[in-house]
Amino acid sequence: MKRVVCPYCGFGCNLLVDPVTLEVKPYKGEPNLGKLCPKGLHSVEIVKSKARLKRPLKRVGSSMIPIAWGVAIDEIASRLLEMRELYGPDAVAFLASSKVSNEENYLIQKIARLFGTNNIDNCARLCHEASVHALKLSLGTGAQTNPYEDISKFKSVLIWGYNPAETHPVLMDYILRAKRNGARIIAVDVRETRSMAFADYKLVIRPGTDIVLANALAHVIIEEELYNEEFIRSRTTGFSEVRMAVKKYTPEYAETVTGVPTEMIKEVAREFALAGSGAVMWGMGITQHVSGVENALALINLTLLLGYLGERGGLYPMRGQNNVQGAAYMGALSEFLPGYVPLTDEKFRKKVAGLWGVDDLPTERGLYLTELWDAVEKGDVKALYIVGENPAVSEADFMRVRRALRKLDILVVQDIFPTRTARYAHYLLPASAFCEKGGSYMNSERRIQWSEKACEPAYDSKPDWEILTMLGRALGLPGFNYTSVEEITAEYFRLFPELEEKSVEELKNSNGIFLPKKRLHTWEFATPDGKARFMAVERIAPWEGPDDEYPLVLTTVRLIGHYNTGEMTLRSPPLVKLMGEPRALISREDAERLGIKSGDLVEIETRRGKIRMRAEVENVPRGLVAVPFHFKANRLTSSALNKAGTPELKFAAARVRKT
Ligand SMILES: Nc1nc2c(c(=O)[nH]1)N[C@H]1C(S)=C(S)[C@@H](COP(=O)(O)OP(=O)(O)OC[C@H]3O[C@@H](n4cnc5c(=O)[nH]c(N)nc54)[C@H](O)[C@@H]3O)O[C@H]1N2
Ligand SMILES: Nc1nc2c(c(=O)[nH]1)N[C@H]1C(S)=C(S)[C@@H](COP(=O)(O)OP(=O)(O)OC[C@H]3O[C@@H](n4cnc5c(=O)[nH]c(N)nc54)[C@H](O)[C@@H]3O)O[C@H]1N2
Ligand code: SF4
Ligand SMILES: [Mo]
Repeated sequence: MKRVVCPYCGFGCNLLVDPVTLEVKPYKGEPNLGKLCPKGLHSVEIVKSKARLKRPLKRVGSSMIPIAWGVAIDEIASRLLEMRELYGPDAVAFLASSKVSNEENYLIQKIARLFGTNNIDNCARLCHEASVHALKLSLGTGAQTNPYEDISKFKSVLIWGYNPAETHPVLMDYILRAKRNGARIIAVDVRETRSMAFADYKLVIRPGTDIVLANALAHVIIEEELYNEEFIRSRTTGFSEVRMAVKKYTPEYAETVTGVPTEMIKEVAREFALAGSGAVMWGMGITQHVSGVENALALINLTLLLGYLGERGGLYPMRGQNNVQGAAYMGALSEFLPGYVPLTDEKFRKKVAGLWGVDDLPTERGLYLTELWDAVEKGDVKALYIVGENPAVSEADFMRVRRALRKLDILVVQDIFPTRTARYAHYLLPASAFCEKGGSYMNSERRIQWSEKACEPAYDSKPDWEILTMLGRALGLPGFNYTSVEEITAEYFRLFPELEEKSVEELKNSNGIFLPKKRLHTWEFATPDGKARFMAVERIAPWEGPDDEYPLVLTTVRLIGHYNTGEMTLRSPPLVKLMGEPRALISREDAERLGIKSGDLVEIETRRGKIRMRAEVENVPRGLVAVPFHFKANRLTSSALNKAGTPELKFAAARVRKT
């Protein structure tokens, strides 16, 4: 059996894949401890699918015709060089993929930067980038602080805007173990989720009011002197500003804004503070708002008040895609070099440049993925090279993205499937799927895991690293002579002091390596003075509130058997069968008012557009309509961005009618 990292979520389960039959079994060791969710179990359906991209294709008029690999790469390289010649390097942009290995992400950002641009980004921008910015501001590093194993030891678990029962199902075992060990489970969401089934406290709040609730919890903790004075004094700065700021967030006021009863706010604050240790876990309900960065800061403040870090707690911004954490560490973001190092850090930048055989690298921040489309409309960006992303479906208000994609002089899409985005491509390159290639991936707890090759690439596909090596060479960039994926692993190891002494063999023979280490901030924070910074935050209103015309609030959510834009799961017959037809959830009160019954076809409309879907009358609060994101939800969503460049995918004014 070959040990392979699951191609879906960032929890990072290992699958044991039989190279002959492709049968999948769960790995017994960490992190999944013998468990898999349905997506992992059926993951090889991707490999078997007849819909796979089979050979390189080139657009000629309105049709796509086969083209040889060598010719395709040479043509793409010469078109990109021509664009650089005519308009400068920033007229070209690259999108990396949270679905491909560390090595592959490392190569994409290396190509972009050697080509001369920091226009390199990935879907982390639509996801946890707000958490990264908040964590960097307050703690100095942007990632999850503790390993999963700690969750089971803590005496409280706060699950906020996050629904792991659907999105990281295997992690639920760790949370349930904590509960069996006596931990209090507190869950906050805008509706009663499946993750709330085992929660001691279920806090259903009005969408977009998270800061008010978090500040009210801080208010009670401070008023009742339940905070950790010693920790605050010795390890933090900025407490007095937060103390001042949360004064007006009384539980009574918070009740009027969030809908959570005053007494419940007080009780939860006390339970959480007196537990003595705690995990604070959050997801897209926090980040995908115009207040995303501030939402995350409000949760970090709560943690700092109680000193829930190191051995006593941890911050868990649970990462979404199987290698989104790795993509960030490899530098596939427009504002960071590898290891989240700022572009302005001259010493590190020169070190990277030296390793790559050049004097220096571009220092201006590149475009965020979410800024690209306007730049294309304005004519600033002419060419886009996309590896394993599907923005024509995943981006907010996708009609404007599709318009921009159509306008590009050159669009290259490198994927395993003919995606919705691929319809606009001038060149379509078939990549090999997860278990058809070897490489390393990093899960949410920052564990780098080796994924073995279990079978040969399907059809005429090639592993992404091979395609990128060919491209780098055709572009005339130095050092693109890799003949094995391990050579790339060894190269990126040299960028991190913690890995410098390690060999690729050690990684392969291990159960993963934590980068930079298992637990962060046990004694010191990564800020210049070594202290964590409290950051006072105030309530921020959503960009587009409901009104008479669009009286409901639309939010978008995930389902266990569907994945992101559906390109992978919708091609997996067992998952499609398991899930049935998707439904939009609306409350009993609204359904009654609108004359809607479960199973009725309804039209959901916002100022961007409308979609049709069957309705499910559920136990969701009045005024909310929750639509699964995996289909056409982004026909509706708002593209208003927060400070980290993430759109408000969780809040838009909407109306619903029976069709
Ligand atoms: N099955 C499955 N698993 C996945 C994925 C998938 O598509 N399918 N995708 C992966 C990826 S990329 C990611 S990023 C993760 C995401 O994992 P999650 O963050 O768990 O996913 P979501 O369902 O998008 O959002 C979480 C919750 O936010 C709530 N919410 C909406 N608005 C608000 C609000 O204003 N306040 C609060 N407190 N909550 C709100 C929603 O009701 C929802 O239950 O999942 C990963 N795992
Ligand atoms: N309304 C709404 N919109 C959202 C969200 C939401 O909650 N609500 N969530 C946002 C979030 S958190 C995220 S992460 C984004 C996700 O946005 P995307 O990353 O655009 O979506 P995916 O469907 O995960 O696309 C991954 C692509 O990678 C391809 N792929 C898989 N394996 C490989 C491989 O080995 N090589 C190559 N080359 N390609 C491969 C797949 O076929 C697929 O086309 O969506 C965002 N959009
Ligand atoms: S929990 Fe995530 S990593 Fe584990 S099998 Fe399911 S999708 Fe794969
Ligand atoms: Mo994500």
